[in-house]
Amino acid sequence: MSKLDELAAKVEIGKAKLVPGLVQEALDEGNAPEVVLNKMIGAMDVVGEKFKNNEIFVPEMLIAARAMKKGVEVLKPLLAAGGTQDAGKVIIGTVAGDLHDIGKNLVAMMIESAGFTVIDLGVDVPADKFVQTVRENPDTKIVALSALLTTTMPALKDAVALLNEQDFRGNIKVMVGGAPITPEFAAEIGADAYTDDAASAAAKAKELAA
Ligand code: B1M
Repeated sequence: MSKLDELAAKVEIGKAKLVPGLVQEALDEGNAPEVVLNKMIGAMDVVGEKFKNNEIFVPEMLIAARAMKKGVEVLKPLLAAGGTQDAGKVIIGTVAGDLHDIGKNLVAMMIESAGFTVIDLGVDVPADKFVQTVRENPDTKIVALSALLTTTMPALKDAVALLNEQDFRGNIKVMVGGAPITPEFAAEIGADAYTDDAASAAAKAKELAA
Protein backbone atom coordinates (compact mmCIF):
# COMPACT_ATOMS: atom_id res chain seq x y z
CA MET A 1 0.00 0.00 0.00
CA SER A 2 1.40 3.45 -0.89
CA LYS A 3 1.94 6.01 1.85
CA LEU A 4 -0.94 8.10 0.44
CA ASP A 5 -3.31 5.12 0.52
CA GLU A 6 -2.21 4.31 4.05
CA LEU A 7 -2.90 7.93 5.03
CA ALA A 8 -6.37 7.82 3.48
CA ALA A 9 -7.13 4.56 5.27
CA LYS A 10 -6.11 6.01 8.64
CA VAL A 11 -8.11 9.20 8.10
CA GLU A 12 -11.14 7.08 7.26
CA ILE A 13 -10.93 5.20 10.53
CA GLY A 14 -10.00 8.31 12.50
CA LYS A 15 -6.49 7.50 13.69
CA ALA A 16 -5.69 11.06 14.81
CA LYS A 17 -2.40 10.07 16.44
CA LEU A 18 -1.06 8.35 13.31
CA VAL A 19 -2.27 10.79 10.66
CA PRO A 20 0.27 13.64 11.24
CA GLY A 21 3.19 11.22 10.92
CA LEU A 22 1.73 9.70 7.77
CA VAL A 23 1.21 13.15 6.26
CA GLN A 24 4.87 13.92 6.94
CA GLU A 25 5.96 10.60 5.44
CA ALA A 26 3.84 11.22 2.33
CA LEU A 27 5.48 14.66 1.97
CA ASP A 28 8.94 13.15 2.52
CA GLU A 29 8.21 10.72 -0.32
CA GLY A 30 7.90 13.75 -2.58
CA ASN A 31 4.12 14.16 -2.75
CA ALA A 32 3.05 17.81 -3.10
CA PRO A 33 1.06 19.26 -0.14
CA GLU A 34 -1.99 19.73 -2.41
CA VAL A 35 -1.85 16.05 -3.39
CA VAL A 36 -1.73 14.98 0.26
CA LEU A 37 -4.62 17.32 1.09
CA ASN A 38 -6.73 16.01 -1.79
CA LYS A 39 -6.09 12.45 -0.65
CA MET A 40 -7.49 13.32 2.79
CA ILE A 41 -10.49 15.12 1.23
CA GLY A 42 -11.09 11.93 -0.80
CA ALA A 43 -10.99 9.93 2.42
CA MET A 44 -13.67 12.20 3.91
CA ASP A 45 -15.81 11.57 0.82
CA VAL A 46 -15.52 7.84 1.51
CA VAL A 47 -16.51 8.51 5.13
CA GLY A 48 -19.52 10.50 3.89
CA GLU A 49 -20.57 7.67 1.56
CA LYS A 50 -20.29 5.10 4.36
CA PHE A 51 -22.40 7.35 6.58
CA LYS A 52 -25.01 7.69 3.85
CA ASN A 53 -25.12 3.90 3.50
CA ASN A 54 -25.50 3.40 7.27
CA GLU A 55 -22.16 1.60 7.47
CA ILE A 56 -20.88 4.15 10.01
CA PHE A 57 -22.55 6.75 12.24
CA VAL A 58 -21.99 10.32 13.50
CA PRO A 59 -19.27 9.43 16.08
CA GLU A 60 -17.17 7.76 13.37
CA MET A 61 -17.61 10.81 11.12
CA LEU A 62 -16.48 12.98 13.99
CA ILE A 63 -13.31 11.02 14.72
CA ALA A 64 -12.43 10.94 11.02
CA ALA A 65 -12.84 14.74 10.99
CA ARG A 66 -10.54 15.06 14.01
CA ALA A 67 -7.91 12.92 12.30
CA MET A 68 -8.10 15.02 9.13
CA LYS A 69 -7.73 18.23 11.15
CA LYS A 70 -4.52 16.87 12.69
CA GLY A 71 -3.22 16.13 9.20
CA VAL A 72 -4.13 19.60 7.94
CA GLU A 73 -2.10 21.12 10.82
CA VAL A 74 1.02 19.51 9.34
CA LEU A 75 0.18 20.84 5.88
CA LYS A 76 -0.79 24.34 6.98
CA PRO A 77 2.66 25.97 6.87
CA LEU A 78 3.21 24.48 3.40
CA LEU A 79 -0.19 25.33 1.94
CA ALA A 80 -0.33 28.76 3.54
CA ALA A 81 3.16 29.90 2.61
CA GLY A 82 1.66 33.07 1.23
CA GLY A 83 2.40 36.73 0.98
CA THR A 84 2.51 39.20 3.82
CA GLN A 85 0.91 42.09 1.97
CA ASP A 86 -2.35 43.39 3.44
CA ALA A 87 -5.00 42.61 0.86
CA GLY A 88 -7.80 43.65 3.25
CA LYS A 89 -10.15 42.06 5.76
CA VAL A 90 -12.31 38.98 5.23
CA ILE A 91 -15.00 37.76 7.63
CA ILE A 92 -15.72 34.04 7.33
CA GLY A 93 -18.03 31.56 9.02
CA THR A 94 -20.21 28.50 8.61
CA VAL A 95 -23.90 29.48 8.62
CA ALA A 96 -26.46 28.96 11.41
CA GLY A 97 -27.31 25.34 12.17
CA ASP A 98 -24.22 23.97 10.44
CA LEU A 99 -21.27 22.55 12.40
CA HIS A 100 -19.00 21.54 9.49
CA ASP A 101 -15.77 23.49 9.59
CA ILE A 102 -12.97 21.61 7.80
CA GLY A 103 -13.73 23.15 4.40
CA LYS A 104 -14.34 26.58 5.93
CA ASN A 105 -11.01 26.35 7.79
CA LEU A 106 -9.22 25.46 4.55
CA VAL A 107 -10.84 28.42 2.79
CA ALA A 108 -9.83 30.71 5.70
CA MET A 109 -6.27 29.38 5.57
CA MET A 110 -5.89 29.89 1.81
CA ILE A 111 -7.47 33.36 1.94
CA GLU A 112 -5.11 34.32 4.76
CA SER A 113 -2.18 33.06 2.78
CA ALA A 114 -3.32 35.26 -0.11
CA GLY A 115 -2.55 38.24 2.13
CA PHE A 116 -5.92 38.94 3.74
CA THR A 117 -6.61 39.45 7.45
CA VAL A 118 -9.23 36.83 8.33
CA ILE A 119 -11.82 37.11 11.08
CA ASP A 120 -13.12 33.57 11.56
CA LEU A 121 -16.50 33.50 13.32
CA GLY A 122 -16.48 29.70 13.52
CA VAL A 123 -19.51 27.48 12.95
CA ASP A 124 -23.26 27.88 13.53
CA VAL A 125 -23.00 31.63 12.94
CA PRO A 126 -26.32 33.53 13.08
CA ALA A 127 -26.95 35.87 10.14
CA ASP A 128 -26.89 38.99 12.33
CA LYS A 129 -23.45 38.08 13.66
CA PHE A 130 -22.01 38.54 10.15
CA VAL A 131 -23.71 41.95 9.94
CA GLN A 132 -22.56 42.99 13.41
CA THR A 133 -18.98 41.97 12.62
CA VAL A 134 -18.95 44.03 9.42
CA ARG A 135 -20.20 47.02 11.45
CA GLU A 136 -17.38 46.49 13.96
CA ASN A 137 -14.90 46.23 11.07
CA PRO A 138 -15.86 48.90 8.55
CA ASP A 139 -12.74 48.13 6.49
CA THR A 140 -14.08 44.64 5.66
CA LYS A 141 -13.77 43.81 1.98
CA ILE A 142 -15.38 40.36 1.82
CA VAL A 143 -17.82 38.22 3.79
CA ALA A 144 -17.36 34.50 3.05
CA LEU A 145 -20.07 32.02 4.04
CA SER A 146 -19.86 28.24 4.05
CA ALA A 147 -22.72 25.71 4.17
CA LEU A 148 -22.34 21.93 3.99
CA LEU A 149 -25.90 20.71 4.43
CA THR A 150 -28.85 20.96 2.10
CA THR A 151 -30.82 21.77 5.27
CA THR A 152 -28.65 24.85 5.95
CA MET A 153 -28.89 26.26 2.43
CA PRO A 154 -31.89 28.37 3.62
CA ALA A 155 -29.69 29.77 6.43
CA LEU A 156 -27.12 30.72 3.80
CA LYS A 157 -29.86 32.39 1.79
CA ASP A 158 -31.09 34.29 4.88
CA ALA A 159 -27.59 35.45 5.80
CA VAL A 160 -26.93 36.76 2.28
CA ALA A 161 -30.37 38.41 2.22
CA LEU A 162 -29.65 40.19 5.52
CA LEU A 163 -26.24 41.34 4.27
CA ASN A 164 -27.86 42.54 1.03
CA GLU A 165 -30.23 44.81 3.01
CA GLN A 166 -27.45 46.69 4.77
CA ASP A 167 -26.26 50.21 3.93
CA PHE A 168 -22.68 48.90 3.78
CA ARG A 169 -23.48 46.30 1.10
CA GLY A 170 -21.96 48.42 -1.68
CA ASN A 171 -18.62 48.35 0.11
CA ILE A 172 -18.31 44.58 0.56
CA LYS A 173 -18.41 41.47 -1.60
CA VAL A 174 -20.19 38.29 -0.53
CA MET A 175 -18.71 34.89 -1.38
CA VAL A 176 -20.39 31.55 -0.76
CA GLY A 177 -19.41 27.91 -1.03
CA GLY A 178 -19.74 24.40 0.32
CA ALA A 179 -20.57 21.01 -1.17
CA PRO A 180 -24.33 21.47 -1.82
CA ILE A 181 -23.99 25.02 -3.18
CA THR A 182 -24.06 25.67 -6.93
CA PRO A 183 -23.18 28.78 -8.93
CA GLU A 184 -26.89 29.04 -9.85
CA PHE A 185 -27.97 28.99 -6.19
CA ALA A 186 -25.30 31.58 -5.33
CA ALA A 187 -26.57 33.89 -8.08
CA GLU A 188 -30.21 33.31 -7.12
CA ILE A 189 -29.64 34.34 -3.48
CA GLY A 190 -27.69 37.45 -4.48
CA ALA A 191 -24.12 36.49 -3.59
CA ASP A 192 -21.32 38.04 -5.61
CA ALA A 193 -19.34 34.85 -6.08
CA TYR A 194 -19.31 31.08 -5.71
CA THR A 195 -16.21 28.90 -5.76
CA ASP A 196 -15.98 25.18 -5.28
CA ASP A 197 -12.72 24.79 -3.39
CA ALA A 198 -10.37 26.62 -1.06
CA ALA A 199 -7.70 27.51 -3.62
CA SER A 200 -10.21 29.04 -6.03
CA ALA A 201 -11.88 30.87 -3.12
CA ALA A 202 -8.55 32.58 -2.37
CA ALA A 203 -8.02 33.47 -6.04
CA LYS A 204 -11.58 34.84 -6.29
CA ALA A 205 -11.12 36.86 -3.07
CA LYS A 206 -8.06 38.57 -4.59
CA GLU A 207 -10.02 39.32 -7.76
CA LEU A 208 -13.00 40.74 -5.83
CA ALA A 209 -10.85 42.88 -3.53
CA ALA A 210 -8.69 44.32 -6.33
CO1 B1M B 1 -21.69 15.73 8.20
N1 B1M B 1 -22.70 15.54 6.54
N2 B1M B 1 -23.36 15.76 9.22
N3 B1M B 1 -20.55 15.71 9.76
N4 B1M B 1 -20.27 15.29 7.07
C1 B1M B 1 -21.96 15.56 5.30
C2 B1M B 1 -21.80 16.99 4.77
C3 B1M B 1 -22.84 14.62 4.36
C4 B1M B 1 -22.68 14.96 2.85
C5 B1M B 1 -22.50 13.13 4.62
C6 B1M B 1 -23.36 12.22 3.78
O1 B1M B 1 -24.49 11.95 4.14
N5 B1M B 1 -22.85 11.72 2.68
C7 B1M B 1 -24.24 14.90 4.92
C8 B1M B 1 -25.00 16.06 4.29
C9 B1M B 1 -26.10 15.59 3.36
C10 B1M B 1 -26.83 16.74 2.77
O2 B1M B 1 -27.10 17.73 3.37
N6 B1M B 1 -27.16 16.57 1.53
C11 B1M B 1 -23.95 15.16 6.38
C12 B1M B 1 -24.90 15.04 7.43
C13 B1M B 1 -26.25 14.50 7.03
C14 B1M B 1 -24.62 15.40 8.76
C15 B1M B 1 -25.56 15.34 9.96
C16 B1M B 1 -26.97 15.90 9.69
C17 B1M B 1 -25.61 13.89 10.47
C18 B1M B 1 -26.57 13.64 11.61
O3 B1M B 1 -26.45 14.20 12.67
N7 B1M B 1 -27.52 12.78 11.34
C19 B1M B 1 -24.81 16.21 11.00
C20 B1M B 1 -25.20 17.68 10.94
C21 B1M B 1 -24.55 18.48 12.06
C22 B1M B 1 -24.71 19.96 11.83
O4 B1M B 1 -23.93 20.54 11.12
N8 B1M B 1 -25.75 20.55 12.40
C23 B1M B 1 -23.40 16.03 10.55
C24 B1M B 1 -22.30 16.08 11.40
C25 B1M B 1 -21.00 15.91 11.03
C26 B1M B 1 -19.84 15.86 12.02
C27 B1M B 1 -19.96 16.94 13.11
C28 B1M B 1 -19.81 14.50 12.66
C29 B1M B 1 -18.60 16.03 11.06
C30 B1M B 1 -18.10 17.47 10.92
C31 B1M B 1 -16.93 17.79 11.80
C32 B1M B 1 -16.29 19.11 11.46
O5 B1M B 1 -16.43 19.67 10.39
N9 B1M B 1 -15.58 19.62 12.42
C33 B1M B 1 -19.19 15.62 9.72
C34 B1M B 1 -18.40 15.25 8.59
C35 B1M B 1 -16.93 15.05 8.84
C36 B1M B 1 -18.95 15.10 7.29
C37 B1M B 1 -18.26 14.63 5.99
C38 B1M B 1 -18.01 13.14 6.10
C39 B1M B 1 -16.96 15.35 5.65
C40 B1M B 1 -17.03 16.87 5.60
C41 B1M B 1 -15.66 17.42 5.35
O6 B1M B 1 -15.03 17.94 6.24
N10 B1M B 1 -15.16 17.26 4.10
C42 B1M B 1 -19.34 15.00 4.91
C43 B1M B 1 -19.27 14.15 3.66
C44 B1M B 1 -18.44 14.79 2.58
O7 B1M B 1 -18.16 15.96 2.58
N11 B1M B 1 -18.08 14.07 1.62
C45 B1M B 1 -20.56 15.15 5.71
C46 B1M B 1 -13.81 17.69 3.72
C47 B1M B 1 -13.83 19.21 3.41
C48 B1M B 1 -12.44 19.67 2.99
O8 B1M B 1 -14.71 19.40 2.34
O9 B1M B 1 -16.28 20.82 3.73
O10 B1M B 1 -16.88 20.10 1.36
P1 B1M B 1 -15.87 20.50 2.36
O11 B1M B 1 -15.13 21.82 1.83
C49 B1M B 1 -14.69 21.91 0.49
C50 B1M B 1 -15.70 22.59 -0.44
O12 B1M B 1 -17.04 22.33 -0.10
C51 B1M B 1 -15.31 24.03 -0.43
O13 B1M B 1 -13.90 24.02 -0.16
C52 B1M B 1 -13.50 22.82 0.49
C53 B1M B 1 -12.39 22.12 -0.28
O14 B1M B 1 -11.36 22.92 -0.62
N12 B1M B 1 -15.92 24.97 0.49
C54 B1M B 1 -15.97 26.29 0.15
C55 B1M B 1 -16.43 24.83 1.72
N13 B1M B 1 -16.82 26.01 2.20
C56 B1M B 1 -16.55 26.93 1.25
C57 B1M B 1 -16.75 28.33 1.23
C58 B1M B 1 -16.34 29.03 0.08
C59 B1M B 1 -15.79 28.37 -1.00
C60 B1M B 1 -15.58 26.99 -0.99
O15 B1M B 1 -16.47 30.37 -0.06
C61 B1M B 1 -16.88 31.14 1.03
